[in-house]
Amino acid sequence: MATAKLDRVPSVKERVEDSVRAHCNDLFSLLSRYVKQGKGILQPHHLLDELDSILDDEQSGQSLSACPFNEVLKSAQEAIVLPPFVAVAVRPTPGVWEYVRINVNELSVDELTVSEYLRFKEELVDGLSNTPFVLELDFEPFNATFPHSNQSSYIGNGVQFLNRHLSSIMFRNKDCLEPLLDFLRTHKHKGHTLMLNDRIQTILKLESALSKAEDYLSRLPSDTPYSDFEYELQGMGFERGWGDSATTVLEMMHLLLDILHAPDPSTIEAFLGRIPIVFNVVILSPHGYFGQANVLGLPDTGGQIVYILDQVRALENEMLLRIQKQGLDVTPRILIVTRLIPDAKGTTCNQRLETVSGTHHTYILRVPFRSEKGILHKWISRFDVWPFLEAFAEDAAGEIALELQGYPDFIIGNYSDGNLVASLLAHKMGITQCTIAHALEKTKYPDSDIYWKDFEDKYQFSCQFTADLIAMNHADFIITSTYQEIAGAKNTVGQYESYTAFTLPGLYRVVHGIDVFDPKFNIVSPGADMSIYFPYFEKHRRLTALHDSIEKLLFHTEQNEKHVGRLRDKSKPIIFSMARLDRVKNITGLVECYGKSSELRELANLVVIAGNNDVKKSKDREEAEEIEKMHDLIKTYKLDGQFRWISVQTNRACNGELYRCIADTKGVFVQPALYESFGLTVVEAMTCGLPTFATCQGGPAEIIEHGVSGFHINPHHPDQASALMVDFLQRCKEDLSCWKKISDAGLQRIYDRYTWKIYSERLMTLAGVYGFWKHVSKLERRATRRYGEMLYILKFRELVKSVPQAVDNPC
Ligand code: UDP
Ligand code: LCN
Repeated sequence: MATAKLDRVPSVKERVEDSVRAHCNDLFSLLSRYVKQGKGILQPHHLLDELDSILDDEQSGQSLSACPFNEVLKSAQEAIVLPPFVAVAVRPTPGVWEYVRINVNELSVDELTVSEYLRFKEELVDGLSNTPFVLELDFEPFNATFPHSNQSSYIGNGVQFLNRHLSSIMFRNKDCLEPLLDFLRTHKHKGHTLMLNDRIQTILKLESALSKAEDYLSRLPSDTPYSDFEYELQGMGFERGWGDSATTVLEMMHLLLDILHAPDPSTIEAFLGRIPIVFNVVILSPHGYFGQANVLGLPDTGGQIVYILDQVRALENEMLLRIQKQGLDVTPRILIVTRLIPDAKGTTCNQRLETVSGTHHTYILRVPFRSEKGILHKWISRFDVWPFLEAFAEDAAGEIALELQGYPDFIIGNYSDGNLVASLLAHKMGITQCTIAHALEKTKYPDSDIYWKDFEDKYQFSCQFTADLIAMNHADFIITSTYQEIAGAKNTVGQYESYTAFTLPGLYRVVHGIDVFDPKFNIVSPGADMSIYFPYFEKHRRLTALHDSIEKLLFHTEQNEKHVGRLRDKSKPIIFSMARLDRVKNITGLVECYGKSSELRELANLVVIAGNNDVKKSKDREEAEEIEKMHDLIKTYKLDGQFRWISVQTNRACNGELYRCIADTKGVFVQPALYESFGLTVVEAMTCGLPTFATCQGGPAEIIEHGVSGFHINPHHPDQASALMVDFLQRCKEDLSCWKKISDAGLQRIYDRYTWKIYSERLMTLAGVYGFWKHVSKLERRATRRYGEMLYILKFRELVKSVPQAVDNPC
């Protein structure tokens, strides 16, 4: 019988060499076009544009279209041209990279290691250098003994992989159950033993005690409260933490018995997720303004604040529920630790402690930034905070210990500054650490690594990227809102993936910064607060008292600092958008796209909420440019009568009702950003039942399934975007069921994936699994942490010295 031959996938080098052999002349002419562009970096579209123009040529086109080099170019992420060489970074699938260099004169091909590729790239900045002594950062060796998968289905699903790994080692080797026993025996809260006491010393003893307890409990009425049998269980070796009734305790014991006899991943996850581990949580978000009112729209203050405030409400509820089910009488505490800003500009950011509304045990704890010059009174940009963070971490540690009367069990960092401080605190306190990036700046600013010196004055990226590397490697687990945040998509590099290999010439070269296959990555997406954002058709919940003011906001003819532009025909559906007036949010792009389309203007009005309309009031250069551009667009396209520009709206309840009022007009929401990391407004609009068109650049592409639960638009192709909107609005005009279909499917998508309930259940389970994992794998992670500590002391602290330290202006 013939056996199937297993073909090895040829390497990129082999494919390029095959291409050279078969299509020597055509390849030479293509590569010469790249070389002709001179020394520099070519982006994928540059590479493909040249390829396309050759393919258009009849003769070479035919020959090259069948050439393997064609495919190589399609998965190339960049090429470095240093004549006569062209080096190409190829990414066949997310997280997998290969590098080749072609000498165009000789048509010879070399495969490069990541280190060689980066060294070659550095020549763009430093010229040819012979020094072998460049600091190379390599986190890979520390992870060599760590469980690891290279299956892309596990990217962002780390906990699933970890549970599989744990169950298979426990299954194969009963000795691997010892750490679990040890964990349960040593587990305490504020000095009180939980789970197991000294009566249970071995696995055998545990098994027999569980069987005895099972026998005893199954004879009790299922709702017998824990206190009725606490004494008996204690005698068998069990302490509090198993459940609040005979049924819940039995369930938990069955899970453990299953693990002891035949461990499987879902049982391990269920069991570890139910162990009472998390009672006190600290959430870090140092840069201000962090407040509950009047802060949205202030510089650097957007979705991250909304996210954290919604997160803590959901988390508190989940913690209360779990603690009750665990049969414990413990009051949880959550502290959001942020910067205290004495010059608070009418916000509460100068208060040390503030209760979070809608919670009973959650507070904002504010700690000022200080230096040897004293306390900093004014707000400073998130790009300038680095010199203050070490002292902030030190002071915050003291304040946290004071508030909690001890250390927290779990710490969550937010954004680069919060994640660095969380790492310092987790290191000091030995607690489980989770990081949330919200948005990593590196991918937002093309070539901000290789040309970092050009960005330094304004952005201090050398500090930020170093802090990111330290934090992502220190964290026990990382949560992201989408897959693309970790590993991008077929043709785009993920935000974390961009930290795998990069170089900051003159500082250091990163050959293995992070691995997107690391099981620490988990996708846990946020939702929208469903007490504020709920569907337009839930009539009894609608805030009708706000309808008059919303009507005025949309239609009052007065032109003032709150709104400019009028809507002549009130009967038309409204195309709505809301965002900060940053360039990347591309609100002006949407206005221009609308202005240019007579069909769209005929079908619908446009309303945007963004920034303010008085350029004199803006302190931000980027925002000022956008304000001027918006006024120009209104004039150029004579938008008055069809377009309304409303200034920033900070009342969320009112915004929720506004989304619903837009749905009443059978309108749509548009999120046109040039790049959006996640996009809370997309989820808010969909939760209100508003059909949504959102950018395909970033997170929204994952939230929406194109044509099913909304639509993707490409901000770089505004004509196609307006055609898509015209088509939809036209179809809805003829048949309203088209609108309802997308609205309903959008809502279903939200209920299935984007709710704070799903989020908080997942996060608490992850805290349990990774907390246990931390206990089991102390030694391995310690090595990474010691390396990170060195990077912090030898590099980060030195870099911080070059950041100008902000001072208050003299009065
Ligand atoms: N937002 C608001 N008023 C505004 C603009 C935005 O309340 O004038 C809110 C919006 O509802 C959302 C958040 O600010 O909750 C923006 O989050 P998103 O993730 O969309 O963007 P980010 O500002 O974080 O980049
Ligand atoms: C930061 C961003 O840029 C947004 O895309 C997110 O929605 C927000 O944070 C919340 O995570």
